[in-house]
Amino acid sequence: MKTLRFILGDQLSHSISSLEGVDRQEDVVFMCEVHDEAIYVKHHKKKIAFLFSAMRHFAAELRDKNFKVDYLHLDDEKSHTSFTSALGNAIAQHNPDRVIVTHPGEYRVLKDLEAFAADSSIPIEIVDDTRFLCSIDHFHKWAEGRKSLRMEYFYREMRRKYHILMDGDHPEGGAWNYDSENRKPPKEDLSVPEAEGFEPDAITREVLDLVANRFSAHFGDLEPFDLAVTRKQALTVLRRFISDKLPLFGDFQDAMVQGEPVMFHAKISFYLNCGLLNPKECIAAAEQAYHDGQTPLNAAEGFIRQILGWREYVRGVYWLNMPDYAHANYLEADRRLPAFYWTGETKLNCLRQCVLETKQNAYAHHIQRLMVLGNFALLAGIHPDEVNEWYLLVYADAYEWVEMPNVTGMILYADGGYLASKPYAAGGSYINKMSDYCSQCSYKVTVKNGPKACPFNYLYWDFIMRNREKLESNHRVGMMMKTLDRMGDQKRDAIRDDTKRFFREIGI
Ligand code: DLZ
Repeated sequence: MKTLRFILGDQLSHSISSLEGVDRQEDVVFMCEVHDEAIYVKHHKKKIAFLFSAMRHFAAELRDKNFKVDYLHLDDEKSHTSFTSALGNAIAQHNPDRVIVTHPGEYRVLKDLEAFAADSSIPIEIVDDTRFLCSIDHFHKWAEGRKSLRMEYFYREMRRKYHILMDGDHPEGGAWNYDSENRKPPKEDLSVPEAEGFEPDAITREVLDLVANRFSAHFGDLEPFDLAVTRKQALTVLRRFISDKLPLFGDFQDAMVQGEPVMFHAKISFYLNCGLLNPKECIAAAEQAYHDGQTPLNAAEGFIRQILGWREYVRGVYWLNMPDYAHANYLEADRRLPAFYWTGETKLNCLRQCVLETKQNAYAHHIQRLMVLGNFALLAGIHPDEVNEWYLLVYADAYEWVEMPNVTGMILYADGGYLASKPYAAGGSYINKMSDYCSQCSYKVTVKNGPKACPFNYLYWDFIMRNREKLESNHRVGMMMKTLDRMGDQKRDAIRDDTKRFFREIGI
């Protein structure tokens, strides 16, 4: 049976389920660069270049393995604007008996493919994405009957199921989670190992020219470009992380240092999320490093939890709750995203650094995303649509299945506590403790009110006052309510006035 095997841009794995049972003589692998995918949100230039280059390299590797590959370049004469029009044309051209595609990562693509399949004269089979360790069905069963979900319980089940960091039936070291050891502030003399970078080859150079010509109006710096674009390069990044950075990854997971955009993070999410790396091999590498005595348990466990726990959990939450999740706005946030999220032009040094690094690298590490950029959006009450769009387009590892639960659930508490147990709201002192940003800021983090005060300080309390009714029932915010009640009217008025003035100044 002649099969057209359709591979999407985030499915660049040689073991992808759509290639199972492939007949290299007869079947055709189809891949396409399409304009709509680059512009449905105006992705960061570096993200488009990264993905197109990785797709082209992947297609070349398949050809080397004697697969028949039909690859549509964006600048081909016969190029198509959407997946479904490109697929329709490929079916007409190759005349297959059926199409197989691995379950896409985004709801809108799934719906398009299902609509296409309903009208198609040949079967369009959408098969499970077996790269994930928890299937969509299994997650549904796990979540059934639970009112709110907690990652920690899901993670424990995954540890048991895959026997990762287990000592018989017990967690290695006696605890499931070593996060309390993973919150060290940065030290003065912290030396961060250099990140791995790769010189662009001819394929990447061609893509860089294409992106420079076609997407010049998109956000972000295209060059310098030194990302891994092949599995081999991505494996080098993983190996270097395990040997050089993992031992301190746990300790300094939440630390931020000006001029150190990656710190001790792996920066492998780009490669994991497009398929160049497989979650199982990343988990196995960290577990092995622990068993070999090369890395401490708090680091190995923290890293594994991100992949085996959090990553699988957010995917489950996404598919369980779409399409409704896209409209969640529990706190009724309605402000526009401030212009400085695009320009970096703000007097708040922490936000300036995080935006500028995002612009340069299409990357920021998780605590920059959550506790600086995200915390500000939460406190200021920015509409979830605006925040979701920004995160989806600026980060090269962002696809909606991973971006939306992180933004809507974790960052904005827009699902009312379904995914996370509390809003991740913090004043300036948290940022000051975990970074060196405040010492180089125009505002004073120790001042609570007035034009010199760090805006995070009064925005925090204004957020608590504004959302009091909606947050009161959350026992993890209870302490804050008591502190608020002890403040006098004068203090509360000063907080409200400072907030209004600040919003006016930044035009939101
Ligand atoms: C992000 C992206 C971009 C910019 N371009 C393409 C493309 O031209 N072709 C493609 O197959 N995939 C692209 N992607 C990734 C897709 O958006 C991603 O595969 C879907 O959102 C998953 O549902």
